[in-house]
Amino acid sequence: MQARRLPAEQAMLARYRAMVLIRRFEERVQSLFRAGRVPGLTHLCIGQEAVAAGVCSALRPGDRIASTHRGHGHSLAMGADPDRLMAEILGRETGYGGGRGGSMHVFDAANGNLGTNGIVGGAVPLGLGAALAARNAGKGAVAVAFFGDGAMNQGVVLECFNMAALWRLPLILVCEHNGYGEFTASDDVTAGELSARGAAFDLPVQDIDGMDVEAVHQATAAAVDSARQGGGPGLLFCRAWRFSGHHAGDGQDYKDDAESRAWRARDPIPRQRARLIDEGLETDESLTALEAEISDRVQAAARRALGAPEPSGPLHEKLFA
Ligand SMILES: Cc1ncc(C[n+]2csc(CCOP(=O)(O)OP(=O)(O)O)c2C)c(N)n1
Ligand SMILES: [Mg+2]
Repeated sequence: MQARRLPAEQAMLARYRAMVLIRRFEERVQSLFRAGRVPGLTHLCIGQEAVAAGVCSALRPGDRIASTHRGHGHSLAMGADPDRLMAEILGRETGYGGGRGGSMHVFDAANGNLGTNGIVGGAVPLGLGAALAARNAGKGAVAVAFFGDGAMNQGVVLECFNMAALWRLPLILVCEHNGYGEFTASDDVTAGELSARGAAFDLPVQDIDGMDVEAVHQATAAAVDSARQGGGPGLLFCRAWRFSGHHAGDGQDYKDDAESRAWRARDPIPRQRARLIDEGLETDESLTALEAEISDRVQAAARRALGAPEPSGPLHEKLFA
């Protein structure tokens, strides 16, 4: 699944594959939520797949990410097993946390994922710590902290900007700017321009089209290269749109229809599909076959998760036996 260390053409296809996997996975979670099969809430990243796929494909084994409440895409792009991820979301024992944590507590150390996180902005101090550990280890690893535009008004996030810049830590700060925090437009709660805040800390800022997976990838690769060589942190503003609601049960009547339509026309998946065909790397048939294979994989993950037992007994005995 991971698009790491591949020749350029294969990496473009791998990013397409990652985005389609995330989209199909999230659509399946949405339908399971509507059928009452998801305990608690879950936040889907439909529309924002290019950020997950573009950022994570610039990483290599040994790097770490810290994710958000909207973290299924980040997890899959880092190589999470769809079976275990689906099982965790559905509260089944075969999930990453034995079915006890759910959507916002997916921890996948083997793939460098320090976890999805229910605390808005919570990934930033976690990523900062991972970046400090990486710098101390001296092997050139980096850490990525994902957060939303809403998290930009959390004090701890700005404290971490300061420390990362001051100590020149290998931290890639990725703001997924989808214009909303829950049901409130970012503009209604934000003073000044968010991307301008990086300059106050001397953080190099890249303002990116977050609906274009190649643009996200290239910007991330540049920030990662610099961070690996001791150049310090970078701040990436990925301008994107969540097609799905804040959570899977949100009908989004607070959004402007025309604006939503305009963003949907920039869907990152057809865009990358057209690019692969236009550049002669793939054909309509080959991509249709790939999409069918991914759909089958997701259906199998849902089937296995639904067939798995619910948790029973103390968790620690099972996870740490
Ligand atoms: C510290 C904290 N405050 C408030 C919340 C409630 N909450 C959950 S998601 C969310 C909005 C986050 O918006 P943003 O960071 O833009 O991420 P997005 O949902 O748009 O991906 C809020 C306020 C929370 N989970 N944690
Ligand atoms: Mg947001």
